Amino acid sequence: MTYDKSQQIFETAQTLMPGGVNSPARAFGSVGGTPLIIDRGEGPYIFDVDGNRLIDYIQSWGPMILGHKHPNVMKAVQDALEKGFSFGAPTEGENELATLIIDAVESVEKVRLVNSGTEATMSAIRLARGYTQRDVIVKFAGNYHGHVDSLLVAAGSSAATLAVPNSPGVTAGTSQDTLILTYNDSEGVKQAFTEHGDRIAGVIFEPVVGNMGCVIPSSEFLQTLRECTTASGALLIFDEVMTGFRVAYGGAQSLWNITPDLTTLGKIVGGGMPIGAYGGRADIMNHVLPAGQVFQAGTLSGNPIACAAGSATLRELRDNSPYDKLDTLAETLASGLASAAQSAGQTCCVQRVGSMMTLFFNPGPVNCWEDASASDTEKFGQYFWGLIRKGIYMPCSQYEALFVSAAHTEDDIQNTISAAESVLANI
Ligand code: KE4
Repeated sequence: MTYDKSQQIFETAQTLMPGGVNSPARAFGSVGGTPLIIDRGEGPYIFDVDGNRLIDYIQSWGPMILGHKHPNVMKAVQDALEKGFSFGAPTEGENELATLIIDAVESVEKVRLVNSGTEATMSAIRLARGYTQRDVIVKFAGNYHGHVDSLLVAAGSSAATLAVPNSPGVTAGTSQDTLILTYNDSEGVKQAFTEHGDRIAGVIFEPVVGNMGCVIPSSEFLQTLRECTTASGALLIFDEVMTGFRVAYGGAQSLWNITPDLTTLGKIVGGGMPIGAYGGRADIMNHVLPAGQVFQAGTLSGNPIACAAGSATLRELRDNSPYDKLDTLAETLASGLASAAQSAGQTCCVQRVGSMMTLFFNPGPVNCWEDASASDTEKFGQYFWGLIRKGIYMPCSQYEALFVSAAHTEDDIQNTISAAESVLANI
């Protein structure tokens, strides 16, 4: 495998864009080396500009649950393109996507479509503050909710990967109303509500964490969040940008049987096109302008091409549910990676929910950021590049989740396990 063209193109990119990328998560910051420049995708594969084919476990960081270029999604987008790109006016396609989301996510009675997960979470916390007339938002160390100023404190994903969990440029005034707690620490949540309950507008968290690696909430933690928010009048916000339609058609909330007040979505709901969404109880959502007074707007919100991609993706997931297949393939991969690590004498643990998982270079269990940040990221980098050289494209950070798609085959999974056995035995 050569990467000459990627090198050349990335060198030029670095003269044009900060760090040569339009999002730091793809900069290979913690694994080193030059990012592969991707030319195209096909099913479970991506092809870089040097013609290398890789089995893709990033899948655009989650959206491509059906794999790349699913024929039904391609057709829906091509049909939509024939009508034009964007009108800045209501279109019927927005009704279709909104209906699919409301029908799928039980707690969502009304939804607003936006352009990214960040816009969704930014809007949801503004709505929580506007609805409750309170200021404080609770978040958890290692959780990432996009680059919203007030949530860029103790953030996960590329903020953690590149060691800027508290970004410069976020003022003390902005972050003073953000309370950081420890994930899975029920006592800490109760304590915070005892001390600040009447000031807390909302709690936002990842109901399965992907952004410090895959971390699973305890049922006690989930119950405590619901009980404390209900008792204090604060809103419980499930950030399902990653888990929505990923871990189940109804999202993580359908697995955990917890009803949030607001839910944020992104990634899969756009089928790979730029879409985010926030929704929840109608009595709360009706506070959003123009129904209510909480401002939020967007030139391309509900874009017809993006809605076509999102609706085609959700229809496919609804009508040809891949979730049993995803679970079987993902379980095979998870146990294969775990036994490969064990046979190689590596200190690892694998944590999985549905088709998202993480191999931690860590004895485990990993229940919070303090646990995750003790992982051996040096070893992870060697593992990552060893797999790249064998045609396997894993997330380029210990603090991310990998994703299995409905396009992956048993052979892809077995090839990945064999590659991991060889790599883990030699790092
Ligand atoms: P976007 O603004 O990147 O569409 O969504 C932000 C976001 C919000 N909430 C959760 C739970 C998320 O995982 C994300 C974005 N996830 C990262 C990957 N872990 C996006 C990758 C990137 O930043 O390039």
